[in-house]
Amino acid sequence: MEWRSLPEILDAEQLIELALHRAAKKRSGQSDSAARKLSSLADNLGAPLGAIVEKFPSLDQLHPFDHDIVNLSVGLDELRQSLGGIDWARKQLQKLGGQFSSKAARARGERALQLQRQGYGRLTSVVRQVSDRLEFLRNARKILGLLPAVDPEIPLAVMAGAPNVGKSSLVRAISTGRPAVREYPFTTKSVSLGHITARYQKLQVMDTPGLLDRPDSERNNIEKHGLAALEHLSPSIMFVTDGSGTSGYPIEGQQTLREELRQRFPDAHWIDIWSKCDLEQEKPLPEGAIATSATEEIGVAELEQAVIEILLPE
Ligand SMILES: Nc1nc2c(ncn2[C@@H]2O[C@H](COP(=O)(O)OP(=O)(O)OP(=O)(O)O)[C@@H](O)[C@H]2O)c(=O)[nH]1
Ligand SMILES: [Mg+2]
Repeated sequence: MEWRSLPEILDAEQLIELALHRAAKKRSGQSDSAARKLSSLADNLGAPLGAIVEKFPSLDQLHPFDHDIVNLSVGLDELRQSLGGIDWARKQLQKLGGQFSSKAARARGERALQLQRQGYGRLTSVVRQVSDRLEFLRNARKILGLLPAVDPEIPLAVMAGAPNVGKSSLVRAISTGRPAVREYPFTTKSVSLGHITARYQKLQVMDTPGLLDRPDSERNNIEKHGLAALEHLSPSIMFVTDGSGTSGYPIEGQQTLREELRQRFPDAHWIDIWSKCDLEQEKPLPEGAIATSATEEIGVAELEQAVIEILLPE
């Protein structure tokens, strides 16, 4: 089961309403109708809960990258606790459903109806007891559904650099990725993903939010842990330096950031990009770097070729 596309989860009241509706379809008036309704209600409440537990990712089997990402996005402890709560409710429903329906099967008339009412009360209250857990999982499902579908098994190149240097524009230029390009800094809130197809193989290109030149201790948690998660994928790195001065970040600071990333990813294949080459440059192009302009489509094909060569060596 792909954990980014989990089926919809009903909230406690919706689940109860649906199960009551189904149980009501069991014919009344027969000698065993209370027992049948009780067991139908327990089944119809328990089955969707069982499906939730089954379909959520098996947390211990996640790829280390996915593990970190799920933890960062929804919190693994709370996810575990919520799934545990739902599983408890499923077992509880099974047990109570069995008890009440077998008692009701032996009872007649008013006594059977009384047991049915009692059983309905107990069963629905089990589901209401885990309504917060269900709410958490409904929300987690939505969050997981919005995450970029990074496949840990497919080669990956990451576009990194300071804010506003033109990373997203380049990801758009070389891949199918359509990250937002905005006119102001700090725009790329989340990671987005594009693909390049070369020699019948799919390659991944990831856009990332701009990083600031600052010590790791001052990074916010998402940024810090996002970088740590990335390490599991051994990505190739395209480092973008804006030599035009229009990003608002001095070249020296961008170079410090570059050094920091080189140390963090010492084994990564590395491409240096000098962006916005259509504008006047504050420094000459360093040796080995690729000069690009996303707006004028300069160096874009060369960059794409360089990415293909490092991700898919012949
Ligand atoms: N002149 C010129 N401007 C560019 C070029 N590439 C990007 N820009 C402009 O630079 C600004 C930032 O571009 P983005 O691609 O959003 O930069 P980014 O690095 O993704 O920014 P963050 O995600 O905020 O870190 C936008 O106003 C772009 O229009 C280029 O090649 N030439
Ligand atoms: Mg961006």
